[in-house]
Amino acid sequence: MKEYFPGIKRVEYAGDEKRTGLCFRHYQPDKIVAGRPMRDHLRFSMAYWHSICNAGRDMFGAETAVRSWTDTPGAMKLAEERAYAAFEFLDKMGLDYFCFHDRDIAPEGETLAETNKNLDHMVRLIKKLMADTGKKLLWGTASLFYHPRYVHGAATSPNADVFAYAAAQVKKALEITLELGGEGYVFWGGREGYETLLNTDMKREQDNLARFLHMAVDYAKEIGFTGQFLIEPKPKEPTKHQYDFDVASGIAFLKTYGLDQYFKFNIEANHATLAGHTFQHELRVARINGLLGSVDANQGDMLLGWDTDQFPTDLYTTTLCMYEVLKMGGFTKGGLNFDAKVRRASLQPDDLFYAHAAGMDAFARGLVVADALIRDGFFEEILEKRYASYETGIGREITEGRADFKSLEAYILNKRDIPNESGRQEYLETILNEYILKA
Ligand code: XUL
Ligand code: CO
Repeated sequence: MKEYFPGIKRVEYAGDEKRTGLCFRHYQPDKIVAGRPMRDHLRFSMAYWHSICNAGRDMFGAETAVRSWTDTPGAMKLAEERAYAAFEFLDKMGLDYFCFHDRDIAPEGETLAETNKNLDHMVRLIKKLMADTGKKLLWGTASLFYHPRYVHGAATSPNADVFAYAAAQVKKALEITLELGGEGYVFWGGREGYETLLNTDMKREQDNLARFLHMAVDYAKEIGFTGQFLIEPKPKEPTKHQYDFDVASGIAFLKTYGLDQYFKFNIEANHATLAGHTFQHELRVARINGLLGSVDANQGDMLLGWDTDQFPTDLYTTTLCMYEVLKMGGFTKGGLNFDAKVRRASLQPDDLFYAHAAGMDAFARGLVVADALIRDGFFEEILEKRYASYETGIGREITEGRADFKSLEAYILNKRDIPNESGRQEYLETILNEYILKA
């Protein structure tokens, strides 16, 4: 059998002594943490588009990545080679899941009918590779942003034929996600936004987007797709303003249009940065509203204003992410999808492995630290003390809805001193550092 990553062995946990080269330093798939094996908490997934399709092209330069399959002649043959390479990679990397866009796995034909035939062929092959390897599909999605037809958007396009095309494309993408046992289906509104309000009917565009999502919900019911629908917020890029700006505006949209019971959020770290939030902020807003579904695990660069999609290595963010995930009781249908790409200069095939190992270790460590924080009740104790005034006396009356402006005025009017306690941020950061270093 042809090897697509020759010379690279399956990545294993190295234990304490030998921690050089390509190995896991923290990720031990079967180790029990908080009552479950690490692999079941983390549910790591490969992003087909970055790891298999992308070969380092950027706005200024050609592909740089050395990959054994890139020169395959013929679009369908290339798609097949990519699929074999993908499953060899998943196996050697110890990743249990993958995610894809319809156009990542099969090329477009002249018509949608021809494109769908290409897809069917590739779905048959991928289904077989999944059965052979036990790898699973975390979520599927449709590329509604690459082709020139989507220049003005898909569901928010001013052109009704484009809306129809996008609907037919998502219909098919739902069918193949179901066929491959996908646990979720993602809507990232790549071009569902605007460049200028001078030519944009915002109300009509948002109404249309909601109509589109209702159609998806109805069709999923019809075909028996029970995977989780996910919105992936991003504030901008490629559009100037994207309607799913962040989790909070996503919740407002879903509630306005009666969609909130059908959708959760797929939260991407770098998208949070672009929205001017921390990753944990976005996770928290979703979690406290019962809408945290899945995660696109990556990181941005604080000095760059675009989506750099770097592999996540920052232990603060992985720890605080896993804290939010554990606090919601762990992933059910979601997971950690590495929507991340190696830097253009990291051009060797093994860089792809080192990159995933870096992300997997960072999240494994984050999981262990988050579990320790929760077992010790670190944050819980802080919050309990900080909000204790709402558990007795006047605070209890406020909490239980027994207070009003008049009763509160009567209570406070003649009080002289209202002492406050320190927030102790720097001390808390010190202790958090201790956990990250020692847990
Ligand atoms: C783009 C992005 C997408 C979605 C899937 O920024 O994150 O790759 O994750 O369409
Ligand atoms: Co993403």
